[in-house]
Amino acid sequence: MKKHWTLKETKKLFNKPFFDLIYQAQTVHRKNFDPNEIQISTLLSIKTGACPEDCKYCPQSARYKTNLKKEPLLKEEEILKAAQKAKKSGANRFCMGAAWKNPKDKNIPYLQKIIKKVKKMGLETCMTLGELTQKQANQLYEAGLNFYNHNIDTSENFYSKIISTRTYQSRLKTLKRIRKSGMKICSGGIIGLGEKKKDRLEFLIELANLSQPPESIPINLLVKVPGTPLENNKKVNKFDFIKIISLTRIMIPKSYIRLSAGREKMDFQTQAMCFMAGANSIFYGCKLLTTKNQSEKKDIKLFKMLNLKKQKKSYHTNEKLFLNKNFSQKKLFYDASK
Ligand code: SAM
Ligand code: DTB
Ligand code: SF4
Repeated sequence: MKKHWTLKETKKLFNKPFFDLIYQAQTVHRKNFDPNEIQISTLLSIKTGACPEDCKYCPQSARYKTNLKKEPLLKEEEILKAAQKAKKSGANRFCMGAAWKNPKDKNIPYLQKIIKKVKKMGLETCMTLGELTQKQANQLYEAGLNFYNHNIDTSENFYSKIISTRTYQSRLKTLKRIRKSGMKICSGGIIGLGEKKKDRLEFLIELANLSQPPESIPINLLVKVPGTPLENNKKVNKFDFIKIISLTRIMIPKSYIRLSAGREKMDFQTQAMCFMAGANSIFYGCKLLTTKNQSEKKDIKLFKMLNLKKQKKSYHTNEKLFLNKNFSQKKLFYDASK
């Protein structure tokens, strides 16, 4: 039977001595993954800004003045060009995000066409478009969409302090629809919203106790964007952040954990500790959706120092990933066999 996590035992885990916790997380990680391998995804914002939702962290909400350049839904050529570039630079998954509350039914055939074309390039596909109806989820799955990203962001209690235009329960309902459609779930959250330790733990408990936890879990560190209500939020303690990664690995042993937004402001040592604690996926490329990511140059340097290799096999399909023949592993990652 699947383990059910309680707040009491999660607290106990969090309060363990730092090195005991990291050691436990590494042990779990090594049982389930190659600890020297990392999955890389590249992001593209396919529709930017003017979002009707009021998520306090987000530069794309129409309610905040954030100096953002709005863009309507991108043309097919622009999306495919970005996907090609992502593939060339070594990504094996291409994630497309839209600043929507939900897609309209009339958008679906276009999105299906994009999914099919990006897949033909040999890339796994992921989209994040907001709430979905069951029919829309089924249609995206039929077109071949591998992952759908839909974050629960934080605990249910804290959620309404951050977003008022939708509910936590509506997020969970969309997750159920994604699961039912057959797509893989990518769902995680943000640390640094002003939440308490209990909220962080309850957020992880929510994900871990799902009947089938998400296959991919993005843990974002808040990017404080000027103009958003959270721009002056307090810094997150680095060790607490690493402990959250450790807990995620222990509580959800078999899923990919993505060290997502916030790497740009994170030193190399903190990132390395996160990888040690079980994070094994990143966004690669100089931009996230609208904000800066750690540069490719710095990533290459970090991975070379850590001797980290890019994931070659898709864990989900157990198939060898199609790698661009012109792409040199050595160029991006240090070749461990040399
Ligand atoms: N509009 C869709 C939605 O909200 O589901 C998809 C795009 S939305 C930008 C994707 C995710 O990005 C959010 O769920 C949130 O977790 C994350 N995000 C947005 N702004 C962020 C920020 N400033 N710092 C960290 N993560 C952020
Ligand atoms: C996720 O959890 N993080 C990514 C992805 N899913 C879509 C987005 C991060 C966005 C950071 C702010 C921005 O660049 O707009
Ligand atoms: Fe809109 Fe998504 Fe940003 Fe919320 S997180 S404002 S739904 S783009």
